[in-house]
Amino acid sequence: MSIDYAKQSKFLSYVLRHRPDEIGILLDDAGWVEVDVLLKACARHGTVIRRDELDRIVATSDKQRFAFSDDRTRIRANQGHSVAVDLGYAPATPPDVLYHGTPESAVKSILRTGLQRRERHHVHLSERVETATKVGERRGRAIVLVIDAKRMHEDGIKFYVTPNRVWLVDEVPAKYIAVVP
Ligand code: HQG
Repeated sequence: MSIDYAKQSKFLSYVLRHRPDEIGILLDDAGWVEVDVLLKACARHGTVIRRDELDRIVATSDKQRFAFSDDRTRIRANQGHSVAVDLGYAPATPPDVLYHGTPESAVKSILRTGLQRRERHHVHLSERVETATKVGERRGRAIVLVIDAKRMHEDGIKFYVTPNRVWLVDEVPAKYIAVVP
């Protein structure tokens, strides 16, 4: 039987971002867990992942969802958490413009109240329209919002960037958002 890497990756996202408790593991303050502890806990809960399979998932994840510690004994999710973690990313200067893809149905509300982080720790913004479109399409027909990151940054709003160049902010007030015509 072939290995279902996508399924394994989804499961890892789930436990490393949202529900470590479901397989009985604890993440440290920065979201890290020992690889051995993680793999044993996954196996106990019916998802067997070998170390070489994990290496492959981390190396080939299209969105670099996971990172190993320098000594490769620990692992964490790079972004997308709902559990409380401090990822320790330093504030960074964003490009002048960033994008956010969202389903058509959400646009009205977003233009009224701004972009909120919802279940996640941050609002996620993309550098490329194509990426934002893909994100929005997960939930229907996508609309791409243009974010005036330059002005937000000038106004003192902090931006953080993940290893995969996803830009993270606490919120995007409506005045910085425009809809692509
Ligand atoms: C929307 C996936 C109404 C927001 C993706 C989004 C991305 C509002 C949804 C990453 C709103 C939250 C992040 C408001 C925000 N009114 N709707 N005021 N404010 N929203 O999944 O950005 O596969 O938490 O537009 O590919 O969609 O997990 O955020 O539609 O990179 O690695 O509320 O997650 O990556 O949804 O996706 P999400 P997102 P992974």
